[in-house]
Amino acid sequence: ELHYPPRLNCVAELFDGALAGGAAERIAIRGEKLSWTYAQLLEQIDRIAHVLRGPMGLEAGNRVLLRGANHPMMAACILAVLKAGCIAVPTMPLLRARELGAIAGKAEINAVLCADGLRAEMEAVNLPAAVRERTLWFGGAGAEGSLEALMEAQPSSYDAVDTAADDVCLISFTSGTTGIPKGTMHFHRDVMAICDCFPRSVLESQRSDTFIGTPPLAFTFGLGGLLLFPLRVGATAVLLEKLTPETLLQAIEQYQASVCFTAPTFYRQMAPLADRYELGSLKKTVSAGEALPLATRESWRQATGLSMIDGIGATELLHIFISASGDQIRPGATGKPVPGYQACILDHDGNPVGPGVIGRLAVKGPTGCRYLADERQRDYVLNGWNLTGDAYEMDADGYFYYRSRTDDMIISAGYNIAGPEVEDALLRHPAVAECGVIGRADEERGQIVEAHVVLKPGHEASPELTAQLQEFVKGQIAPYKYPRAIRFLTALPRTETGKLQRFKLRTE
Ligand code: 3UK
Repeated sequence: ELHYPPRLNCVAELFDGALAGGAAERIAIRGEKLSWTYAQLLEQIDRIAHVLRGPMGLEAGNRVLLRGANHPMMAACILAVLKAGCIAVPTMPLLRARELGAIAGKAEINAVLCADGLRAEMEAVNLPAAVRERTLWFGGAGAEGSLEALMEAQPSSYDAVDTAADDVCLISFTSGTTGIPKGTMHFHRDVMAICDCFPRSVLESQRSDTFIGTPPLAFTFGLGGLLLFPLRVGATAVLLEKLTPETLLQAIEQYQASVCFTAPTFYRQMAPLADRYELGSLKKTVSAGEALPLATRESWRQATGLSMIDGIGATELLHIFISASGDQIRPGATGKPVPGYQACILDHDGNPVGPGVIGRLAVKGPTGCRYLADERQRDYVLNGWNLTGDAYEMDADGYFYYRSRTDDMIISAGYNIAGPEVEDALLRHPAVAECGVIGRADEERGQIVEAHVVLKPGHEASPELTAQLQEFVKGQIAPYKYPRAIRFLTALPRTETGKLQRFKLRTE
């Protein structure tokens, strides 16, 4: 059971803990060009908090849109907003003006802190004059509207605003595998709760750890894994921009990282390159964002000797709520509910089903969901249980097995076929680098299984290869699941968070 005091400011709490543990002179964040100790990071946060509540004229509860790639300054801005009693609305770096405008409107923002490098797109957003006047840029050269220029004149220490544990501090938008972003709200105590659940019981993170990875801080997978979790234990966070599978491997070696967070597609691309790097520092590798195919888990293990920690999380619940590590890992399963969370599987009428039956995953826990939109709250949160969009199955020992997104289940000639199972089979073929499997409308069968395949270098698309892949799948799983159609692509459409955008494959 987690207990937090009724008055709680999560940033004050995180730093009080770290500093009491003697972290002041340890490195809190390493960026590409600069590193800050805990004491230095705290000073940056405090000066920004003064800017927010002083020259910017913000009040407690005001909402601040944040934009920036993963960088120490972006981290300091997010934390400062929370410490100043305001609400952070982080946005994904690649979003365009139209999408930003929609988020700004839905979240009713009062101010903007934006990296200078993302200025053009931000300025293209049609914002109320009052918000435009409260827009500052960081990491740029000029003094006009510069956050850093204002920070200089501020005191170096700021007393955290005395917020309630259940004051909203974060409005986070889902990355939208469907294309429509949904806003979710989280409290100060939710921030503490994610730090005290998965990292403690599954990761067993320690102050000696160095965290690294790809998810943007604007995605709660990254916010937790690459900032909040390390701060909670007084460890070091490495924040790097524009990582590729190759540069992430390089960075793991260079920064001696011990904990890595990224999506399955990255691990898949890293595995064949791993032997070129010294990865001895790596202890825990966490995969989330989409299903981890068994084939990817196995190739990662072969390449590095590490058992991948798979974990399903969601913006609604802030972070990972089903996972397993070490000898608790069961092949094919995501794992068991993280201590603190409960999960069950429901049928069409909302009744729980037993082991071996596929149904809809529902979750309840300390970080349960509050949607920004009331009608979503009504439809997707029942008695504190959050209905996810995932089709799952449980075994008799309480392990949870991902099958597909509920709306991605393929129904072909009366058979239910889960695309990810066909993907796992295809990924075992030596010519296949990446693949995405969808249902394509078909007169005779309702839907047919259609695979979109990216080949590894040195392989060419051909009718022979298509036939070979089809035969290969029939040899791996029940033959009726084989892809009747195969299309070859050079890359799959993915979100900034590494998720396959199946809806785009369907309309291609
Ligand atoms: C899917 C997975 C199978 C699943 C997230 C870790 O992904 C995160 O949040 P989003 O709101 O998406 C949630 C949906 O993504 N998913 C995520 N992880 C897995 N499916 N296996 C997995 N391991 O459909 C889920 O409903 O973008 C992940 C931490 C924080 C997050 N926000």
